[in-house]
Amino acid sequence: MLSAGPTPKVPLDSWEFVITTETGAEYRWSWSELMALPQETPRVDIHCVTRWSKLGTTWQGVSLDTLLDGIDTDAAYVLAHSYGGYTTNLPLDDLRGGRAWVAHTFEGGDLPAEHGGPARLLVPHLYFWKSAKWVRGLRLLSADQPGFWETAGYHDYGDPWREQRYQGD
Ligand SMILES: Nc1nc2c(c(=O)[nH]1)N[C@H]1C(S)=C(S)[C@@H](COP(=O)(O)O)O[C@H]1N2
Ligand SMILES: [Mo]
Repeated sequence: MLSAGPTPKVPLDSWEFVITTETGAEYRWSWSELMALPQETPRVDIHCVTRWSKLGTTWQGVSLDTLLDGIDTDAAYVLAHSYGGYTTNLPLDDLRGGRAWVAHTFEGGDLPAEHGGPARLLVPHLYFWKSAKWVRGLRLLSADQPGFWETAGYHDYGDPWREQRYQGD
Protein backbone atom coordinates (compact mmCIF):
# COMPACT_ATOMS: atom_id res chain seq x y z
CA MET A 1 0.00 0.00 0.00
CA LEU A 2 1.63 3.25 -1.04
CA SER A 3 -1.02 5.94 -1.58
CA ALA A 4 -4.73 5.72 -0.92
CA GLY A 5 -5.63 8.46 -3.40
CA PRO A 6 -4.25 10.93 -5.94
CA THR A 7 -1.18 13.03 -5.11
CA PRO A 8 -2.35 16.41 -3.77
CA LYS A 9 -0.61 19.51 -5.14
CA VAL A 10 0.15 21.90 -2.31
CA PRO A 11 1.77 25.25 -3.27
CA LEU A 12 4.31 26.35 -0.69
CA ASP A 13 2.82 29.84 -0.31
CA SER A 14 -0.48 28.39 0.91
CA TRP A 15 0.99 25.37 2.76
CA GLU A 16 0.59 25.35 6.50
CA PHE A 17 1.01 22.94 9.38
CA VAL A 18 -1.44 23.20 12.27
CA ILE A 19 -1.41 21.52 15.67
CA THR A 20 -4.84 21.66 17.34
CA THR A 21 -5.01 20.74 21.02
CA GLU A 22 -7.82 18.91 22.81
CA THR A 23 -9.12 22.27 24.01
CA GLY A 24 -9.20 23.70 20.47
CA ALA A 25 -6.09 25.90 20.70
CA GLU A 26 -4.31 26.13 17.32
CA TYR A 27 -0.60 26.49 16.62
CA ARG A 28 0.27 27.24 12.97
CA TRP A 29 3.42 27.31 10.89
CA SER A 30 3.75 28.60 7.36
CA TRP A 31 6.40 27.06 5.09
CA SER A 32 8.89 29.83 5.83
CA GLU A 33 8.21 29.55 9.57
CA LEU A 34 8.85 25.80 9.41
CA MET A 35 12.10 26.33 7.53
CA ALA A 36 13.24 28.92 10.10
CA LEU A 37 13.04 26.36 12.93
CA PRO A 38 16.05 24.21 13.92
CA GLN A 39 16.49 21.48 11.31
CA GLU A 40 17.63 17.92 11.94
CA THR A 41 19.03 15.31 9.55
CA PRO A 42 17.86 11.89 10.77
CA ARG A 43 19.36 8.77 9.18
CA VAL A 44 16.84 6.00 9.77
CA ASP A 45 15.51 2.62 8.62
CA ILE A 46 11.90 2.53 7.43
CA HIS A 47 9.59 -0.48 7.40
CA CYS A 48 6.52 -0.96 5.24
CA VAL A 49 3.77 -3.28 6.38
CA THR A 50 4.04 -5.15 3.05
CA ARG A 51 7.44 -6.42 4.24
CA TRP A 52 9.89 -4.13 2.51
CA SER A 53 12.36 -2.08 4.51
CA LYS A 54 14.75 0.64 3.40
CA LEU A 55 17.87 0.90 5.51
CA GLY A 56 19.88 4.04 6.17
CA THR A 57 17.63 6.64 4.55
CA THR A 58 18.57 10.27 5.16
CA TRP A 59 15.97 12.98 5.66
CA GLN A 60 15.85 16.56 6.80
CA GLY A 61 13.07 18.12 8.79
CA VAL A 62 11.87 19.62 12.05
CA SER A 63 11.58 17.42 15.12
CA LEU A 64 8.13 17.08 16.66
CA ASP A 65 9.87 17.88 19.96
CA THR A 66 10.53 21.34 18.52
CA LEU A 67 6.97 21.77 17.25
CA LEU A 68 5.35 20.48 20.47
CA ASP A 69 7.64 22.55 22.70
CA GLY A 70 5.55 25.08 24.60
CA ILE A 71 2.20 23.56 23.59
CA ASP A 72 0.06 23.10 26.65
CA THR A 73 -1.71 19.74 26.39
CA ASP A 74 -2.79 16.74 28.43
CA ALA A 75 -3.63 14.73 25.30
CA ALA A 76 -2.41 11.15 25.03
CA TYR A 77 -3.24 10.56 21.34
CA VAL A 78 -2.79 12.20 17.98
CA LEU A 79 -4.71 11.98 14.74
CA ALA A 80 -2.40 13.15 11.96
CA HIS A 81 -4.21 14.46 8.90
CA SER A 82 -3.02 15.19 5.40
CA TYR A 83 -3.83 17.29 2.40
CA GLY A 84 -6.04 14.91 0.41
CA GLY A 85 -7.84 13.61 3.50
CA TYR A 86 -5.62 10.76 4.74
CA THR A 87 -5.48 10.26 8.50
CA THR A 88 -3.49 8.04 10.87
CA ASN A 89 -3.40 7.79 14.66
CA LEU A 90 -0.48 7.56 17.09
CA PRO A 91 0.14 7.94 20.81
CA LEU A 92 1.45 11.46 21.43
CA ASP A 93 4.47 10.05 23.28
CA ASP A 94 5.61 8.35 20.07
CA LEU A 95 6.08 11.78 18.51
CA ARG A 96 8.41 12.80 21.36
CA GLY A 97 11.95 11.88 22.31
CA GLY A 98 13.68 12.55 18.99
CA ARG A 99 11.68 9.88 17.16
CA ALA A 100 9.43 11.88 14.79
CA TRP A 101 9.84 14.71 12.30
CA VAL A 102 7.99 16.82 9.76
CA ALA A 103 10.35 15.98 6.90
CA HIS A 104 10.74 18.00 3.70
CA THR A 105 14.02 16.65 2.27
CA PHE A 106 14.95 13.10 1.24
CA GLU A 107 18.51 12.05 0.33
CA GLY A 108 19.54 15.69 0.00
CA GLY A 109 16.76 16.84 -2.36
CA ASP A 110 13.23 18.21 -2.03
CA LEU A 111 10.85 15.44 -1.00
CA PRO A 112 9.10 14.39 -4.26
CA ALA A 113 5.32 14.96 -4.30
CA GLU A 114 4.61 11.25 -4.75
CA HIS A 115 6.54 10.56 -1.54
CA GLY A 116 4.66 13.19 0.44
CA GLY A 117 6.20 16.52 -0.53
CA PRO A 118 6.19 19.32 0.34
CA ALA A 119 6.37 17.64 3.76
CA ARG A 120 5.43 14.38 5.43
CA LEU A 121 5.42 12.95 8.88
CA LEU A 122 8.42 10.67 9.49
CA VAL A 123 7.97 8.21 12.37
CA PRO A 124 10.42 5.45 11.47
CA HIS A 125 9.98 3.33 14.62
CA LEU A 126 6.40 2.53 13.52
CA TYR A 127 5.19 0.96 10.27
CA PHE A 128 5.41 3.43 7.43
CA TRP A 129 1.64 3.92 7.04
CA LYS A 130 1.92 6.01 10.24
CA SER A 131 4.23 8.43 8.36
CA ALA A 132 1.49 10.54 6.78
CA LYS A 133 2.48 12.00 3.41
CA TRP A 134 1.40 15.60 2.61
CA VAL A 135 0.93 16.18 6.31
CA ARG A 136 -1.22 19.16 7.15
CA GLY A 137 -1.64 18.95 10.89
CA LEU A 138 -2.09 17.04 14.09
CA ARG A 139 -5.16 16.86 16.27
CA LEU A 140 -4.20 16.20 19.89
CA LEU A 141 -6.88 13.99 21.46
CA SER A 142 -7.75 12.67 24.91
CA ALA A 143 -9.18 9.46 23.44
CA ASP A 144 -7.66 7.34 20.67
CA GLN A 145 -9.37 7.69 17.29
CA PRO A 146 -8.47 5.33 14.42
CA GLY A 147 -7.29 6.75 11.10
CA PHE A 148 -7.75 5.61 7.50
CA TRP A 149 -5.96 2.23 7.51
CA GLU A 150 -6.67 1.57 11.18
CA THR A 151 -10.40 1.83 10.42
CA ALA A 152 -9.82 -0.66 7.58
CA GLY A 153 -8.32 -3.26 9.94
CA TYR A 154 -4.68 -2.26 10.29
CA HIS A 155 -3.11 -2.43 13.72
CA ASP A 156 -3.77 0.51 16.03
CA TYR A 157 -0.07 0.92 17.00
CA GLY A 158 1.97 -0.75 14.23
CA ASP A 159 5.28 -1.80 15.82
CA PRO A 160 7.36 -3.42 13.04
CA TRP A 161 9.51 -5.36 15.56
CA ARG A 162 6.37 -7.05 16.90
CA GLU A 163 4.95 -7.34 13.34
CA GLN A 164 1.78 -5.51 14.37
CA ARG A 165 0.23 -5.39 10.91
CA TYR A 166 -3.43 -6.04 11.54
CA GLN A 167 -5.80 -5.78 14.46
CA GLY A 168 -5.13 -8.73 16.76
CA ASP A 169 -1.43 -9.12 15.75
N1 LIG B 1 -1.35 10.92 2.93
C1 LIG B 1 -0.99 9.63 2.83
N2 LIG B 1 0.08 9.22 3.53
C2 LIG B 1 0.49 7.95 3.46
C3 LIG B 1 -0.22 7.01 2.69
C4 LIG B 1 -1.36 7.45 1.98
O1 LIG B 1 -2.04 6.68 1.28
N3 LIG B 1 -1.69 8.78 2.06
N4 LIG B 1 0.20 5.69 2.65
C5 LIG B 1 1.06 5.23 3.74
C6 LIG B 1 1.67 3.96 3.43
S1 LIG B 1 0.68 2.61 3.56
C7 LIG B 1 3.00 3.86 3.11
S2 LIG B 1 3.76 2.33 2.93
C8 LIG B 1 3.84 5.05 2.90
C9 LIG B 1 4.45 5.04 1.50
O2 LIG B 1 5.37 6.07 1.39
P1 LIG B 1 6.16 6.27 0.04
O3 LIG B 1 5.15 6.46 -1.06
O4 LIG B 1 7.04 7.44 0.23
O5 LIG B 1 6.96 5.00 -0.18
O6 LIG B 1 3.12 6.27 3.07
C10 LIG B 1 2.15 6.26 4.08
N5 LIG B 1 1.59 7.58 4.17
MO1 LIG C 1 2.14 0.75 3.38
